[in-house]
Amino acid sequence: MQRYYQPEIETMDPAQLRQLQSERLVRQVRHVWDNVPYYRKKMEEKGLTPDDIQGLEDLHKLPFLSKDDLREAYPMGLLAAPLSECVRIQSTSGTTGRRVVAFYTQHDIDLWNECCARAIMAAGGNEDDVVQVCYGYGLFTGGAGLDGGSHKVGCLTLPMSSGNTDRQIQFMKDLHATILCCTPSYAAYIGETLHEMGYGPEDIDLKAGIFGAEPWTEEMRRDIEKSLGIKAYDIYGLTEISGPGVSFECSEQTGMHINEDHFIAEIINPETGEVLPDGEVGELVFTSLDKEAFPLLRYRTRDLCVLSRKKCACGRTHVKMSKPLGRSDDMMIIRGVNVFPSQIETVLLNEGYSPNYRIEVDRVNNTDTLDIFVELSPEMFSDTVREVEAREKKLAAAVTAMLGIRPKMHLVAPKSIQRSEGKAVRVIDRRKLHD
Ligand code: DLL
Repeated sequence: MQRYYQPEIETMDPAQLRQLQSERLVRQVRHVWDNVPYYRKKMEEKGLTPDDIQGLEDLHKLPFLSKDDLREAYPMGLLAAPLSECVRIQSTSGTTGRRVVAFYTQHDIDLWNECCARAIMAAGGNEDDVVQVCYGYGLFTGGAGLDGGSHKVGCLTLPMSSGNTDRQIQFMKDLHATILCCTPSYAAYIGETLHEMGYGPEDIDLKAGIFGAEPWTEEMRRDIEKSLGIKAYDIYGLTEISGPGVSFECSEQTGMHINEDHFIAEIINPETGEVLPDGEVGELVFTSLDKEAFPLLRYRTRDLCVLSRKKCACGRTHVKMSKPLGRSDDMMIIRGVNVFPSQIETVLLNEGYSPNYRIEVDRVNNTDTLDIFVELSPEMFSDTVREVEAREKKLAAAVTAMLGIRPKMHLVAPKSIQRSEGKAVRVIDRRKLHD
């Protein structure tokens, strides 16, 4: 039977949901205007006052916020609640430039944890489950978000954080974990380690996984489901908007329901800022509706995706977003062709390789180069040099067919590509280092 964490909200009549969004938007805009001089100035520059925002139909009038605004306003320029009412911060994993610091009041944390609780129940969780959280704890939102959601549902929570994979498996077995929460790349690594330790899916009690924080393909989903004997669910979110649980997959697995009572989603043309109709690919933009400490209006995520309002068989009425097709800043232009790493992953997994790969892009004599390193499986490793060369040729042809440009393939020894315990770094673009 389908279970919801907050059925009255998750299955709310769409017209009623719009009405709720409208009322909350008006209040949220007023809150931001009253408390965030940085955003008030942006509104004034457009000649706007809160009176111009009477409901959802006026949303398009508001100015966008971008990551650059967040950097400029660092650390507290967008804070909308007195510091004395804030109880926590989280921060992005950005390695360059200023990090984004998000602030939370207790109300904001409750709201965020409820979003994660919805995700856990959509993945079949209930109070009898044992949830193993191996997202990182600390500044990253993954650990705290799923931990809080698991508490709300009433599950037994194993706050493992990431790393120490042998111990993860020991706890998974001994404490009969039923739901695993981590990045998809770490789930793949845990699956690999489980098998290396001589165990299989029959030796553990896992039934579901809630994986997100990085792009992953349907092929990778199949691989993880097989190696761990589970159903794997996607979960999406970003620090700026609260963390994991902004949207989550239900049993239908045809997109992630966005928690529309808390966030309005729009899709825009990333070049012009024009709002696009449902069904078109563009940049996802979020407006928070009931945040106290760190409310963002029309925040540009840089994630490219599609929205769908088709009726979902799970009964939830909230709009669904596709898996992000990439980030506008993830897309590489190689020899004039747009390339997303996920396209390469799809080919590699379809050709029977593991998701252990690295993509290296460089520029030599004014020409872009694309090198792809993929691990051989232990069985393939005993192949002759000629056989390996033939495999490289076949893979290069398959990637060329997908991308329209020819890569140089390097099949490398099993276990020679570093495993990820958090967000995997799969692309090294050396051209950026020369610039
Ligand atoms: O990654 C929050 C999160 C934690 C989501 C745990 C899911 C699970 P940030 O570190 O701020 O927050 O990174 C946000 O990660 O803009 C996307 O580009 C990417 N991302 C997040 N979830 C997914 C996903 C967390 N399911 C950025 N699929 C976002 C693809 C994702 N990309």
